[in-house]
Amino acid sequence: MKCRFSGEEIPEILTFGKMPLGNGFLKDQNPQDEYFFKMSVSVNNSIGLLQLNEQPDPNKMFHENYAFYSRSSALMMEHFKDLSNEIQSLLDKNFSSDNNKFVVEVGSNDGVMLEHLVKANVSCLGIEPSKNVAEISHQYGVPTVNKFMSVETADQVISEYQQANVIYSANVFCHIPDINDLAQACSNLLKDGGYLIFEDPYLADILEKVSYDQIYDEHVFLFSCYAVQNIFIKYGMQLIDCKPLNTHGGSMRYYLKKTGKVETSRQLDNQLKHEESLGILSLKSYKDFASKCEEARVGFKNKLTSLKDNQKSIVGYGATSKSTTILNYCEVGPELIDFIVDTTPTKQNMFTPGKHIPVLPYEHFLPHPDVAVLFAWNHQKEIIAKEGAFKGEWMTHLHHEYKD
Ligand code: JHZ
Repeated sequence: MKCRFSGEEIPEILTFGKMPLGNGFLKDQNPQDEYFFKMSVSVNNSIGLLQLNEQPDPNKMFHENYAFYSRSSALMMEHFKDLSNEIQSLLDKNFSSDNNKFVVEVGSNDGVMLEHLVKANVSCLGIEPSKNVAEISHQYGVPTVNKFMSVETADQVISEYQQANVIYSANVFCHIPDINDLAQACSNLLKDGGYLIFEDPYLADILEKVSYDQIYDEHVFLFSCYAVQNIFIKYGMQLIDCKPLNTHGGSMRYYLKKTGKVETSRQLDNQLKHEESLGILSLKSYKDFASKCEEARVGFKNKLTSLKDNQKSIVGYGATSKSTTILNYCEVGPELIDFIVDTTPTKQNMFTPGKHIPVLPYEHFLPHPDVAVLFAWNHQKEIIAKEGAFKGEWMTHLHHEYKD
């Protein structure tokens, strides 16, 4: 396997076997032609960059029926509102004399963040390849280009609009396989002195929590601060700060500036030290992670099997993309989990990718099962608050208990 960033030969650390698309929900419980690929990951441990070896064609994953809507969590909606305020403060502080301020979001989904900038009269644009979610963003008045981000798209935006003061992106950069093209595109699109801010699931959290379910077809990369620093500096953007986030079970927000060398924050210096102490640059840490994933896989399946042997009813909560990895890697299907509830209309009355467990509207959670597997464990706070009447057992596939 060759590193998708550097082209160097890098070692494979874990294989998950045959995997369907994370969001490939099915109309039919016994489909004729379901798509599978061999899912395995390798690491460039010299910069702390975990990556998929094989990734399905992006057009198979992001299209007019894309199943994930950013507005499906109330707390995430708050998160994006806060972020829009942060961007406005940054514009006021750093570009007060610029009369043509412009913000671009890469992978703007249903416009959940940009909607606030539109309301505040900040000139902005979303770039979003999945047509169905892009169309929703139009309903919120968010100008959106229905395209994948690339050097070509950046050139088009510059010629039809202008360069950006800020480029923002949430849970998108880790989806884009040609990281060199992406970094070049951002560099071209940014004005000198402009900021690139993006957030993604954080590799250090994944190693610490053994949250292997962050690995699925869409997540071609899992980044560390070291990786982001090394990748983007090559394209003239310096990592100057970072902010650990609780979202998606542990994410990192990266702040980069298109500029000559500037000082880095103490937070970033400390985070880099933390990564080093965690072994993010050592191959052994990834080998240990792989063994823990195997242990977690066996433990999860055994626990479900023994619950079922004891006549317990088990349902899942949240038909997440992450659950596709869990269910297929651990070989868990409808023989163990009766159904999974989810609030997303386009997932309801469908079947989960690969294992074909029915997905039902979340009202079916009642009457209560004995055990609920919280696949949306990253939304634990919101869900447990909502399901206060549930007196059965919550569990997750994670190695140890997780607190949101
Ligand atoms: P959630 C998606 O991953 C896909 P997923 C993508 N690749 C990515 O990177 C992240 O998002 C950002 C449901 N739910 O957020 C809604 C309830 O039913 O963990 C969703 O289907 N009730 C772009 O899919 C799912 O759970 C609730 O109360 O792993 C949550 O999916 C809540 C809060 C959610 O992302």
